[in-house]
Amino acid sequence: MLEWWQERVVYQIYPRSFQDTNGDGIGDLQGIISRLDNLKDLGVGIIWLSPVYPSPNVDFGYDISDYQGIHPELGTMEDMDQLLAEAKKRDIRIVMDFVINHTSDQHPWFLQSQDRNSPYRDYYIWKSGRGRKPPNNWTGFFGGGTWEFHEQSGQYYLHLFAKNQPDLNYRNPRVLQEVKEIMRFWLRKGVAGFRCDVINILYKSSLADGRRALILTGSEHYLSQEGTHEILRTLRREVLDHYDCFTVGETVFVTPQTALDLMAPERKELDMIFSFAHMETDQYIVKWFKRKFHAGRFAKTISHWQNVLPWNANYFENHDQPRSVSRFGDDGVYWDKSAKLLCIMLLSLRGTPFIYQGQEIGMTNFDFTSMDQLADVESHNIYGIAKRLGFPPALRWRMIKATSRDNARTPLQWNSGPNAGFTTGRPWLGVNKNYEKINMEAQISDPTSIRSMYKKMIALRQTNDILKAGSFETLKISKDLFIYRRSLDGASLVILLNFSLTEKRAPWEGAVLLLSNYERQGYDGRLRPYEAVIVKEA
Ligand code: TEU
Ligand code: CA
Repeated sequence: MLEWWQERVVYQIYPRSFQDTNGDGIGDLQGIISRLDNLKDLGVGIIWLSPVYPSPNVDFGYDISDYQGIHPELGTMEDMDQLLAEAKKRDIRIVMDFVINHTSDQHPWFLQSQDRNSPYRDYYIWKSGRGRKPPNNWTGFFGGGTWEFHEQSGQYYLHLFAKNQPDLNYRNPRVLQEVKEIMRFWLRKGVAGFRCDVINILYKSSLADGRRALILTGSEHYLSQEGTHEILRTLRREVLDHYDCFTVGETVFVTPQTALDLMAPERKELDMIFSFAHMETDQYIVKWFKRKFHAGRFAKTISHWQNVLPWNANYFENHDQPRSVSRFGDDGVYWDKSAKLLCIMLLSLRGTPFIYQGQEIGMTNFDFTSMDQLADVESHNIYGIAKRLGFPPALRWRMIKATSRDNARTPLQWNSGPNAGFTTGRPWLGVNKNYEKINMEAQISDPTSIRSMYKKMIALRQTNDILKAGSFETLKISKDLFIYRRSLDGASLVILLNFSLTEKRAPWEGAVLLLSNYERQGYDGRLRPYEAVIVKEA
């Protein structure tokens, strides 16, 4: 028997770029409310809201200055209550983004902690330096160091992300107390769970130097430590188990074993986790050193995770990743077919499917031409480090352009009108120039559109227990082909994917065509360029 969060499809909204309704160029909660019927029509069962709390926006909401408020530029708490109510009317559940590894440096806790005698001092990780040097050699997620010196109190504080995102200190039991209250506040409002931001790095077992590494020196002291498991079990036992809700952890650098340690049902910690392995098959060590996409490597990694976890949170893009059709498909001649192939794949894997806003209409990476078009702190940090390291301008620009998180954060393209119908004002981030061709309105009523394929696949998944609950079995992986079987109670479906620009032979005995992203009668054993086919096995 599946849980309701295993039955439903999740749609991630990055509110800032979803729909503006007051002309300030920034998406807002009323904009989301105005589009709920569109999401209902698509078949969405759960919305994951990227942070909507007050934030100085150094990391656009992932630096929170008030966990029980709504950012004024996004709306009011009344708007949030209205969103919850309107979503409930449509049987859509809302999941909040839960960023508790760090706060904003403008959070009152941090402001007070700057006084060495404040009771909030040890809400954070303050430490004296070693002479004029930071307390240890750790390096951060956005490149660079992880300690910021605070003149007034003469100590450093730890920040694994931007210096405006000081890490909370989970050795202090009061911090966990505060987190429980924040969770209860939102659960009492009727939220249906949490997407837990970098949740497997909360507890730092030691502040000793780390083994020198190309990235994240020091991570052995905080990745998936026992202290973090204890925190997750406590939150589950004392808070979450008292509500009808679920959690999905964003868990960086997990292996199958450390993932199971976080989400195996008997662990009673998280319900699901996002792994990153498949999103690292087109890079060399770090995402800024791009590696040519290879469908076989991608398929092999996905197959591996489908088999090692009892349940998966499947995704191909989000607010941190480039657009999947540009990355794993083809945003040229086979834009339409490859976007539909990725749709059929995502919705036929075993696990809960996560769709990111704009993915359902095949939105592509933005054609950035210079750094001043980018707003992402990560992109600017990395660009600055590459410059200091002497990388020539063309190389450092190439590193950023294809991988910047802003590729996924350009305004949603609703129609072919000004600013793609996202705002009547000046959009906070550039609108992709292809909005006249790629937009919601052009696809809503076109039965052959990418959005119609998402709607069809979501509906198929809802009515097909094999796709929802069936087992996963890899049948064939090659440079361009990925074929797998889903089975349940003796019935089975085979999904055949051709990730190439050329036709491929893939004969299948006794196959009865269920669906393809091409017009076809029956299955003839040949897959056209970027063709995806689902067949029933007799
Ligand atoms: O992301 C965690 C994280 O590690 C990302 O920076 C990711 O590794 C990288 O950007 C993708 O290549 C979470 C949030 O999703 C991200 O938006 C925040 O910036 C980050 O945590 C800090 O809260
Ligand atoms: Ca607005």
